[in-house]
Amino acid sequence: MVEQSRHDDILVLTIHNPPVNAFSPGVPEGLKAGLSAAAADDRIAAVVLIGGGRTFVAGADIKTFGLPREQAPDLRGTVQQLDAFPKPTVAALHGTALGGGLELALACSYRVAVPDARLGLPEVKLGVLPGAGGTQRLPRVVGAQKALDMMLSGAPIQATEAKELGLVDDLIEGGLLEGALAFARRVAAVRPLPRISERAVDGGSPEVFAAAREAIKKTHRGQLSPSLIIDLAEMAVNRPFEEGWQAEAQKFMEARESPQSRGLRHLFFTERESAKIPGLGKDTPLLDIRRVGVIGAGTMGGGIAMNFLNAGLPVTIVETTEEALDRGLGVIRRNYESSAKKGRLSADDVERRMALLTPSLDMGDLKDADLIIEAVFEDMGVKKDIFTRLDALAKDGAILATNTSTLDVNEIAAVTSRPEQVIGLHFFSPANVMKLLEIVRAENTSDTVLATCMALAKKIGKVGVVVGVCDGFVGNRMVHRYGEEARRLVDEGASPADVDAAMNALGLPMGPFQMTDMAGLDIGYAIRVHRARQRGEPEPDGWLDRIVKTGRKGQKTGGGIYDYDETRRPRPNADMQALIEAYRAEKGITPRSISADEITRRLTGTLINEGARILDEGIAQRAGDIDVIYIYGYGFPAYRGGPMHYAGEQGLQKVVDALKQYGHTPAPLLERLAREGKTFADFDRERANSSQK
Ligand code: T1G
Repeated sequence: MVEQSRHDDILVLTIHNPPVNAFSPGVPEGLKAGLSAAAADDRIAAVVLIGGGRTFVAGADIKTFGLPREQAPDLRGTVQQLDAFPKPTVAALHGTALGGGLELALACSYRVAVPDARLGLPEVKLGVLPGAGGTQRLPRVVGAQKALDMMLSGAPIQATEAKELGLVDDLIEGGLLEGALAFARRVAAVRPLPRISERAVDGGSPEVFAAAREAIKKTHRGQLSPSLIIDLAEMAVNRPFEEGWQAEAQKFMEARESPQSRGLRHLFFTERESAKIPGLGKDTPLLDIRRVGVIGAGTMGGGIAMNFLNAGLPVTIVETTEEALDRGLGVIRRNYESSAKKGRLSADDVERRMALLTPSLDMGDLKDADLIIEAVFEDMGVKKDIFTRLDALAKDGAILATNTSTLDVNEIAAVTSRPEQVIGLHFFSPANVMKLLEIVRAENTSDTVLATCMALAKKIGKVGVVVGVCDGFVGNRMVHRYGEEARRLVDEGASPADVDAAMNALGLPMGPFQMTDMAGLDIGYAIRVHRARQRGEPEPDGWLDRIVKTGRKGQKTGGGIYDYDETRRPRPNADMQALIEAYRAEKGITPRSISADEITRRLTGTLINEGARILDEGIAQRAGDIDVIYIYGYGFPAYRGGPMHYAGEQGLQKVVDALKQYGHTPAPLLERLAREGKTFADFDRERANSSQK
């Protein structure tokens, strides 16, 4: 775990705990032994701390958070030993020095780093806070404002910036160890030893903290750890180090035990699990994707193309008319130029990406593409025609993907002679922004095509989740039920604003009706009509369908359920409220007041219930996958861990009881788990164990 090696009068302690040198059990013991040996040996003048493999310490071992304090790796104790160490200590940083890793480095006398190393305190992303001195030392090095920015965003900075801030003492070009040894020899005799804990904080005015408290009301609405971080950073300014150090330990435990931290830690691991496809070995061969074709330059096609351009892959984009092509390219260019205006891209970046984009009116130009993604009108006939033509022109081995959001991928694959090459890649609008990618595994999709698309998802910065073929796959199937229950709540007496407010309070940025108005009421209406026809049912005629028939389609027509001013804030519309009241009267419904608690329980209950059915049918591999989908695709608050994790926090039996109370039939799997006192995490573990046998 921690290797000791002597280089003349310098002792090097190398931490070996792949893959990211997390501070796992064994690491503190090894460091303490090494430091004690160095302190006792007069021939040792200084100590260098360095990470083996690809990185320095990437933080505390998140897997140990659930352990009782006495069993958890003693990061604070190690930090204290470093802070009190009587000889110079030099942290040599490469890869990522994050969380507890940076806190170890901050307790050293000096820090040196290779220029592309990254340093950060991302604990807020796990619902906790730097718990080994970070809230007290970082402000003493970089000042209050920068420390708050780093700790509240959780975003790392590059070592070059850290050098400018004084967080790193020297940048090492060439060999890190050699550079660190040379640095250690230069400082071996320097006394007194520099200790960050003895410094004061620059720039910690009350206004800085007041502004931070105001900002987190929007950026971290409803979350606990950001306000604790601000309180601790303020203590670093106004109180002695020891007092802040002790307060940090107590606040860390408070945050660590919070449901929010459990939710965020669940998401951390389950998001990584979702990239692993059960039954597919790590040695599954991958296809080499060098050229991409996109059919359709509309909103979706253009956004999809941008993902590949951003990853440096050339894209040929095909439309049917010059006008549609020009419009599509114009949107892409404007998107890039808008990013450039915000400083996210340089002008050269924009041109480099646009240069990778080849417009075409001829699908024959896709004959050399390794991956072709169809993103045209959501009509089975149109898609079948396109795949028939692709089958005739695409090169052998090309992946043929559809971006359909609800249609049967097996039916599309069946028109080709190569169904093993056909897959669904369901991007979410705006496709160049939303991180979720539902990877739809059709009956005949080959393992290689599936594994290639999962690897490609990571390459283009998407969170890929494998789903099966059904109407709506996972996310849209769940949101369909959610929308039905939301409309039912309004039938019974809640106003659309009541429903949205309840879900906003749960942490969703948009409630169901705000979301419907943004997506366009006509979209949902067309799906409801399509489904009714498929089932041979009468045309839908609910209150929302009647709003659509008035011609109000949502934000895009200036108003739908709500009116919208120039700031796009939703405001109730009296005529729509009257339409709803008339509908209830016509249906003989006596409206009742409905509490936010009932709204929340019913809407989350329908999501959980549909998720349980999806799981039972094998459309999703894991409950965790459903959580990832619903957080990244539909705005479920990450700190609640997703609907299936949230069910466990509520208690599955309570979910079952609420479903029955409001006239729903609980899914058999949900009832079984509730009866057995289990959670969906237990289910995922059971399924993983059984698939390994
Ligand atoms: N603990 C345990 N496992 C970890 C881990 C960690 N800190 N970081 C990564 N892993 C696992 C991960 O689950 C995956 O496992 C494998 O390593 C590769 O990860 C007291 C309390 C470092 C940027 O939050 O941001 O310190 O799936 O796929 O894309 O103040 O991992 O292979 O089985 O993400 O190259 C603070 C979290 C902890 C950093 C590398 N530190 N990690 O990204 O690989 S809290 C963090 C990352 C703390 C102290 C507090 C990234 C990475 P598996 P990966 P990557």
